[in-house]
Amino acid sequence: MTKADIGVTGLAVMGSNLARNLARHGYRVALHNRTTARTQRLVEEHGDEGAFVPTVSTREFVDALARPRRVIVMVKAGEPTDAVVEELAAVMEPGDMIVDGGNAQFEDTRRREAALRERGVHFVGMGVSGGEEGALHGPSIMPGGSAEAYAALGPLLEAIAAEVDGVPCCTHIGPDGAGHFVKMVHNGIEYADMQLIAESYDLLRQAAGLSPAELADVFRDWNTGELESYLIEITAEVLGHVDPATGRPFVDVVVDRAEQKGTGRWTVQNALELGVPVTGIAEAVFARSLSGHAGQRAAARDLPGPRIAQGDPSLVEDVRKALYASKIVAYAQGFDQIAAASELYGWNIDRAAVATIWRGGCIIRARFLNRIREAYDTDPALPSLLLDPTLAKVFTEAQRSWRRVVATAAETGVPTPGFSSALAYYDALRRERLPAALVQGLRDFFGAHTYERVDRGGAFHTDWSGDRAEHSA
Ligand code: NBP
Repeated sequence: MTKADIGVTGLAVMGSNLARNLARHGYRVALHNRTTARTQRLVEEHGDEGAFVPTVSTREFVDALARPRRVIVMVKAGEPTDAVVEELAAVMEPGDMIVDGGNAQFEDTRRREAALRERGVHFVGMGVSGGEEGALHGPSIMPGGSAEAYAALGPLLEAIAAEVDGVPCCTHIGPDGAGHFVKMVHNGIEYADMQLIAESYDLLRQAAGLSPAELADVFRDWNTGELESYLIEITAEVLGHVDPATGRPFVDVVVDRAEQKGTGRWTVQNALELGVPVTGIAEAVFARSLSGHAGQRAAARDLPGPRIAQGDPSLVEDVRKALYASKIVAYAQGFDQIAAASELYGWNIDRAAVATIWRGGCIIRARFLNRIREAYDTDPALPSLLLDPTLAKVFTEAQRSWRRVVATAAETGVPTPGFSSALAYYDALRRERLPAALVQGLRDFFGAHTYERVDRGGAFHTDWSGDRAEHSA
């Protein structure tokens, strides 16, 4: 019997859709799932879409594959991934490839890759974005692992990925955990982007008095310009939707408590380790946490502050500009985090290539990623996206609006942690001197932590409790 080109194990929604996508592109796909019923269902419902080889045991699955074997694992991240990878590795041979397409922690991917490398088996941690629709019709794919493994996997993955201007949304990100790391930051940026969109909606509804239906039109209009993106597009859809049961705007019947699965939190935890200020992502994660503190929120309802006053519809254009500027800050911070990790782990990640493969298939796909790609193409060592001359023009154009939006939010009592922190980051970055000098003085005062001087080298300590003379430390 003809051997399969590739196998997929883990046939829940993501795995089955990836398997179908591969089969629709002419690949022969071996199928496996812990519970055989899923495998059978896939073949019964979609067997006519291409060449599938259903199997029951791991041994049968592995035997059905052409050498070197290529297997995509799409199971629940964490222990299930370890269990499945170990089961596969036990029957695989040197040169075979195990691809984890789940949402693994990149440190787990590094550990698994190192362990399997010792046994001669390639382990590829592969970020997949685009949800179930993307998996079926073309996701954005972020594979890590060795260049050798990518040479064997790349053609298949690029064939099933989304395409923008004829360029596949898939590239080899870098060794070991680089792919899952970039997927993690992608999700972090997705948090920040959604938070900024939510703040735009809130401000325009509360402080400019627009209804959800009117706001759906605003977002639809924004989606025809530089903000054009999947998230802006679906914001218009969600805001325009009316709840069939009550006739009220859908957004008003949804409990205002945002969930999270953890990738945003991971992004922030890692940024803290790396010392990269991803304030936009952090504010988005904390805003979701705060939304979930129902008891505290209910108890705090009578705290003093302005009652939201409806006002000025001219705010719409200001919010659009502030959203664009804040969004650039959030993306710039995410790309800084990628650069820092790339440096630390020796991944050599090409940020222009990352921007290129995020242009389609994934949740943060946006026209504006073309600008980011151009920025890093022009200067691969760009210290911050904010410094790209084309993107910097956005800040010139947004100045007055951005500040007006943050000031209006503060005056009217509409919380905008995303907008406010983006502007604070921008202002901090451009300051010649920061109050960190005072912080250093305080640290030296209470803890003799020493400080550096602006006029000569070395470390110094002032004898604060004695004669206040300065000594070289
Ligand atoms: P789930 O994350 O719900 O996982 C279900 C699959 O894992 C089933 O095939 C199940 O087998 C298998 N599984 C479990 Br649970 N424990 C197992 C074990 N100990 N041994 C073997 N198999 C086990 O599926 P999903 O939503 O399709 O997501 C798959 C992966 O893709 C996840 O890591 C997810 O984070 C990631 N991802 C999801 C999305 C999305 O939009 N859903 C997007 C991108 C990435 P069973 O049928 O026998 O129970």
